[in-house]
Amino acid sequence: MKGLVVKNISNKYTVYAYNKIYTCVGMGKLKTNDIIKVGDKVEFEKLDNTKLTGRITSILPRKNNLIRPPVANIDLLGIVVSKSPAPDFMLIDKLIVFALINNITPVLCINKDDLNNNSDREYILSQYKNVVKKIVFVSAKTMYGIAELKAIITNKTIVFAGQSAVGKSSLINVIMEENILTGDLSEKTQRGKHTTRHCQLYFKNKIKIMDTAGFSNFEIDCDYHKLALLYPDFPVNKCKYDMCSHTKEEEKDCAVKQLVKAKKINQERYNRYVKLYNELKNGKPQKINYKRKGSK
Ligand SMILES: Nc1nc2c(ncn2[C@@H]2O[C@H](COP(=O)(O)OP(=O)(O)O)[C@@H](O)[C@H]2O)c(=O)[nH]1
Ligand SMILES: [Mg+2]
Ligand SMILES: [Zn+2]
Repeated sequence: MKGLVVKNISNKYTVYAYNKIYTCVGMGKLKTNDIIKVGDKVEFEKLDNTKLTGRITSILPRKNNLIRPPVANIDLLGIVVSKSPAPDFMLIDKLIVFALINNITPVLCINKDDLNNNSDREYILSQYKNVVKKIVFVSAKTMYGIAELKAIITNKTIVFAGQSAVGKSSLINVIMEENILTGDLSEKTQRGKHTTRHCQLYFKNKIKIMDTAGFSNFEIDCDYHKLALLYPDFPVNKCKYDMCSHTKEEEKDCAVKQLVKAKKINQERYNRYVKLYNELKNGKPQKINYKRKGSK
């Protein structure tokens, strides 16, 4: 039978298949590639005809396979930002790079729109309107934009990331139309338990949301030469030199720098590119740490 892994606690896998929930064990002999992850589509066999138990026999081909957080088959990365706490633009840039490296579509979710005025909106758009195709202004408080966000997520699997207190949990709650992440346990499903410790996939009405604290510590695994390719607002192969880094004074006829000058590429966004380029080049470990509420 085919099923979807929605939870993994100590190698006991919760597998959803044909409206039933099975508790499964893994495949036995394990190679590194065989680590079963939340989000995996798997083939499993029933162990008992009367109980909902099974053994996973294989992992079906993946769209992507993340190490940290350890999840698979993510379609969308919901990058949540707000006016308060103020956006960490470098973190947003890094999350976009992380998404693109992993074949994930970034969705910029500008939450707490009830606090924004027009210049707040214009400012964040000036940074990302040519970078991220899907940008939504939302408010978990007033429900503004939630229908639009739900339409984007329908038939997809999304994982939310962003600074602490921007409203990730609040957004998940309003999208799922119930309190699943505030410790308000529903006895029947036990949802809401341990949400900061393990990954869990919630699904309802064709929307799948991966809840994971794993983004408090993610890594960008990218060769600095290739960083610019992960900047959708930068032109490709338009500079005089093939190996142009778009960062140095002596690089004449750099198409990127010309576009910055012409205000076609945002100056601050470009400055952050130079900073990240140099960090990667100098081999600074690209472990990005940020605290999420409730994490240590
Ligand atoms: N004004 C306003 N506050 C919000 C909104 N969404 C969340 N909050 C508040 O922001 C705080 C942090 O929210 P939470 O969901 O815990 O953030 P998380 O740490 O990213 O999961 C809480 O006090 C929420 O009530 C919103 O759309 N507007
Ligand atoms: Mg939270
Ligand atoms: Zn260049």
